[in-house]
Amino acid sequence: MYSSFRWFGENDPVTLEYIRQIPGVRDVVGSLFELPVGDVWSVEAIAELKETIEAAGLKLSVIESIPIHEEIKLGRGDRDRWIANYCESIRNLGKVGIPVLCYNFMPVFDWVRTDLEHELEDGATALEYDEEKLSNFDFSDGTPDMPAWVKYSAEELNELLSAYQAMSAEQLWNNLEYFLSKVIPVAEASGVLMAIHPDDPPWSVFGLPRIITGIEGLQRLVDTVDSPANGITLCTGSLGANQSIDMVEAADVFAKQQRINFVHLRNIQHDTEKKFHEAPHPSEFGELDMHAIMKKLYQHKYEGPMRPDHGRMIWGETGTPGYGLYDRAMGLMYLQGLWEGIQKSNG
Ligand SMILES: [Mn+2]
Repeated sequence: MYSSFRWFGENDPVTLEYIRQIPGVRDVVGSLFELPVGDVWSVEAIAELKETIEAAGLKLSVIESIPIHEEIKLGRGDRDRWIANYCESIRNLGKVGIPVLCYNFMPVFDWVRTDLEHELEDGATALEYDEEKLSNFDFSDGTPDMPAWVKYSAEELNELLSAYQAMSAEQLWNNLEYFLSKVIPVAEASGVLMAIHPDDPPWSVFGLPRIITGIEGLQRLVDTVDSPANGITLCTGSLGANQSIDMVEAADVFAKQQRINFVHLRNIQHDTEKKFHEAPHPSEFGELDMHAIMKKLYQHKYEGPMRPDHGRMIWGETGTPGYGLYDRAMGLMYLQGLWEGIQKSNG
C-alpha cells in the first residue's frame, strides 16, 4: 500500500507544494474539473495535468473521478455514444500511464451531507448527515449548492428525478452491468484499474435508487465481469455509514479476492441510525477499527494507493468541505504509523 493525497487543481488552497511536504506522499489523486460530463478526456488534457503534478515532484496515480453521464445510468437509447466516449477517456488514461480510475454510479447526485460545518465539541467542524434534514434541500432552482454535485437547471433536474423515481434498483443494476460489459475490457487492455466508489450514504436518498450499498452489492459488481480491472474503492466512511456493515469483513472479503484497487480511510460517528458526522481518523475517536481494517489489507498484500478521506476543519482553516490540509495530513500520519506498526510486528 502507498499513500496518496487528493488535489482539486489550480484553485485548491491546498497546493501541490504543500502536499509535497507531507511525509511519505509522492502520489496525487487528481481530476479535470472543468470538462462537461460525458466529454472525452483527451490525451493532451490528461498529460498536462500529469506534467503539472510532476513539476512539483509528485506523480499522478489516480483519477477521481470521471463522472458517468446520466443517460448511461438511465440506460437510454443514446447511451452507447456516451459509453464510447467513456471508453475513449479510459484508453487515453492508459496512454498517459494513469493506473487507477475511481468512479461511482449514483443517480443524479454525488455524496450527500446536510451540514458542511457541523461544530464538534472541540470547536472543529466536520461534515454531518441527518436524514431528517433531507427535506431542507430545495430543488426549485435546479441543483442546490453541494460539493461534487453536477449543476442542472430546474427543468433538467425535474426530468431526471422523475425518470429515476420510476426506475427500480434492478433496472439500475442492468444499466451498470451493461456499462461494465463495455468498459472493463477496454480498461483491461489499457492497463487501467477501475475502482467503483460506494454510494454515500449507502442507501436510497430523495427516492432515487442506490445499489452500491454494501458487501452484497460490491460482490455482485466484481462478479459481473471477472477481471482485475473491475474492482472497488474501499471507502470506510461511506460504507461505514451503514452500521450493520462490518468494515473489517468488507476489507477482508475484497482484499482476499484482490479486487480492491483504491482505498479511502476515514472514521465516522453516529448519533442515530441515519444521523452521523465525520470523526478524526484514529480508531478511538470514531466507530471504525482502523487497525483491524488495515491489518486485513496487509494480510492480503494490498499494494495499491490509499488516501486519507474527508477530514475536519481545524486551526481556523477554510477551504473545500472535507478537504482541508491539516486534519487530512494528521490523519495520514496516523495511518502511516499504524501501517509501520503492522509491517514491523509481522517481521
Ligand atoms: Mn470516499
